[in-house]
Amino acid sequence: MEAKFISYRKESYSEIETIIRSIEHLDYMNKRRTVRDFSSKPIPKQIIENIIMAASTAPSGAHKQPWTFCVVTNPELKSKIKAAAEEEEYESYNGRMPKDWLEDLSYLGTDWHKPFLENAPALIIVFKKSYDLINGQKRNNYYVTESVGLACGFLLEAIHYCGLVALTHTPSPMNFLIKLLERPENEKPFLLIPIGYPAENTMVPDLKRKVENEVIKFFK
Ligand code: IYR
Repeated sequence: MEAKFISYRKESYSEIETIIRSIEHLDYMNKRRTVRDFSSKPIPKQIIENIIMAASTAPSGAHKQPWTFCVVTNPELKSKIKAAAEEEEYESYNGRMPKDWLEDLSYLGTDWHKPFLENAPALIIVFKKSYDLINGQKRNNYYVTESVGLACGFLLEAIHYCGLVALTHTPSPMNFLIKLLERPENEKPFLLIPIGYPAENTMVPDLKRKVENEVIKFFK
């Protein structure tokens, strides 16, 4: 395909305005927390569509956008997902996860029970497309994990921006989702993200984020 270029203009700001924006944005991002207790208040479909389309603006290898976002609001299907996820998680917490891992998680207070899979008004299950299937023909995708990871990051920011909360849940293994959601052979489950409004009096762990010199190395 021949490249076609169009002109692109990006709004920019004075240095002081840029500094202020960076501080405000950091402060805003620092307010995002993973939430495990959801109110059952539904989310209008339009909002879910818009946050997913914001996620789908993420950069991807060769602009293949190798992702599918499945949205589940149906209570029966949510219950099936919960039952299957809890079956796997029970095994994980009772033998599959090594002692160190369980110790690292203990301050989060997680266990094999996953009530949020029924309580959250919507579950977004993100699938990565290892390759595309176009009229039965396989077409390569590139940097699929990086691309889908970026899209999930964009999704979490969009959720936060709208005043909603989410949880990045990784039941393991996740293959039951392929069956329950009848996904084609080229799609693999990547993350399960319940979204909604926080329940009243939601508590979150008192965690601290790393400071500048722990995550940044400047080179002269
Ligand atoms: N998938 C399990 C365990 C779990 C693992 C990590 I790493 C976490 O940060 C949190 C939980 C679960 O969802 O409970």
